[in-house]
Amino acid sequence: MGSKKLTMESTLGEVYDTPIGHDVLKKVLLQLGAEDILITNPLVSKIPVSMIGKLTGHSMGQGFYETLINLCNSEKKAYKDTKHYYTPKWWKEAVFYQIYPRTFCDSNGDGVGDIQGIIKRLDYLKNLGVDALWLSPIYDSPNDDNGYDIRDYRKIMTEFGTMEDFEELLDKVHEKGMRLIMDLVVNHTSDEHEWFKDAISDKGSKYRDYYFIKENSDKAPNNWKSFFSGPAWGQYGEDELWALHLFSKKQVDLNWENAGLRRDIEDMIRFWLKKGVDGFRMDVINYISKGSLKDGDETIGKMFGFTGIEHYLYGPHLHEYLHELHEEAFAPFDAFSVGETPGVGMEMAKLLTGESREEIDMIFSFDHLETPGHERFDDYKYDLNYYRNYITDWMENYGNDCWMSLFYDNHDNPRMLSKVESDPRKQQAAARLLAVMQFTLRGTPFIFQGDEMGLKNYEFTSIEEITDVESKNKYAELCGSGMSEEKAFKTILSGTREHARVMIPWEDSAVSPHDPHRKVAMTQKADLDLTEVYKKLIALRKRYNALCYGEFKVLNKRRDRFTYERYDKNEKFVIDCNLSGTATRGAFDGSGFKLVYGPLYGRVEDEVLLPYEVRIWKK
Ligand code: TEU
Ligand code: CA
Repeated sequence: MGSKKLTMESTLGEVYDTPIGHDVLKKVLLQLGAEDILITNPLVSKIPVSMIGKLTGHSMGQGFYETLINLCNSEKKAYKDTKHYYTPKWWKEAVFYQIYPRTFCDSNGDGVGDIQGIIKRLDYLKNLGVDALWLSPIYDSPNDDNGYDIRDYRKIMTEFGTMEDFEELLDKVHEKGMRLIMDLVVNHTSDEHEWFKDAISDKGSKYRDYYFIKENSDKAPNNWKSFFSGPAWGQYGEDELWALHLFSKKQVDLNWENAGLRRDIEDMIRFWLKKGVDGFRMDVINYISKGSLKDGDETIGKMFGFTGIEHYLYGPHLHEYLHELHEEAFAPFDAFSVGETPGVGMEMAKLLTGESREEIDMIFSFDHLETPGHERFDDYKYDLNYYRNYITDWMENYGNDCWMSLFYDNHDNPRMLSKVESDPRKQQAAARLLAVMQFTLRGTPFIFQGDEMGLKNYEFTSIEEITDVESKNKYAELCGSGMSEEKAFKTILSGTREHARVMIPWEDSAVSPHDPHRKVAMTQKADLDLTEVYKKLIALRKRYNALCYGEFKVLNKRRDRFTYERYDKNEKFVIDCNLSGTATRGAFDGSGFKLVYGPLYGRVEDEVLLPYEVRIWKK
């Protein structure tokens, strides 16, 4: 690929050859539910950019093409692999476990999970085979977005405990040979943070420039939309000044162009690293560099749901800021970082995580969470064939300098298990299939609390049961736009983050009368056999290097089948999966192999794979 400047007359192929063009075009096709074969087709790749609209049957405004071309021109060089092997790192070998502290374990019966509750479960986690914990935010917060709205970065949320509790947790985690990473939420703070309070009340405050505060106009400075419904601008303080908030009104965006802010953030990160924290998960970290505050393109807004996103999804100083953070805060402590990067595709991911870039270690990509053409609030059945194609693409093309994260669930999504299979009789098998893939593919597995118990979505019966700010705002917006309450609630039920935020049903703890999801907690039951399967799979993965760093090769890619090899010079594994809820013929013939993980009900010699059946063979 040349360094030629792209123009409207450039071909789709030329655009696709740039890292951003590659990711954006892929994303557009995903959104439209199409295959990327469209672009790689030699005939299509010669078509000029200005024809995308025609090709996809969607009308794209002039702004769309201009934005695309500008973005592509901002980063023309794709990341090149420099190695033929993976550099060994603890975080590549580790199994992570995400804790959402509010609903993990309540030690004092007030209905809210807490730090002592986590301490209480450390043996359980160690026993499961977990090596590292990621805690969703535990900092002081008014909890408009359950801790993702931080009021004080150096204080522990009172409901969760004290700094002493936290230090005790950290010590105990380390004593057990495990590690702990925290959540770093630095795209925004709470509007109750001292910086913001000072900024909004005092014109001369040095903190005014820490945010995007606009004083003069009587209407919002631009047309950007918030991820949590409505405009991304709100009015604050006595003078009703405008400030940017990409998330809730109580989460005001920080202005990373301000060097003072960046120094303060580095300092705060070092504060925790000095305590011995092993790293951070970085909340929406790809949004920190806001380009211009110009209006967002309406077509892009419609396509991705959020007007303005092209100005900050991959902002002009993103790499610079991340490199700076790496140098000033992470590197001196050899700390680990995983960025939450919604909307980032593989080529951008390489530029963020490539070893020689010295920015961040890993990212969470989200393109596998919905099958093409669907979004989180649709009620549909997830097609695992798509997951197979997605993961194969990353395994084959992400390169030796980069390492990926493997996950299906987190606190922002309904349970994948429910999306994959809604029939309770088949869910047990489906949960095992998901686990097998998670622990035998190449990458770092992140278990979300309750995955190992086979937790599913819950049929909430009224909007009153839903506490999440995103859901509440969306419900109001849907009803406001004329949708019936019933239909609006159904929509919320499909996509609400609340599904992932109900108290974990520990066998030995009573349900607190204060738990807002008391009803749910009483009906959820942990699948303890599945927990045993997790233990077995994690132990297997840890025992064999081939399952971690080994090569990956697909053997069977027929519809509903995923058979792949993981191997190195010592061992070879074949993982044979039935991705569907129906039995299928043509199981891998394991002659010469030994079965190390077997069928749930069937017999090994069967050439029939039962619904979602998986077999792991070892040579
Ligand atoms: O999430 C960012 C994000 O873009 C989404 O996952 C978001 O929850 C939703 O899909 C927007 O439509 C992170 C956190 O994980 C989430 O819990 C926070 O609410 C959000 O940032 C703001 O801090
Ligand atoms: Ca508690």
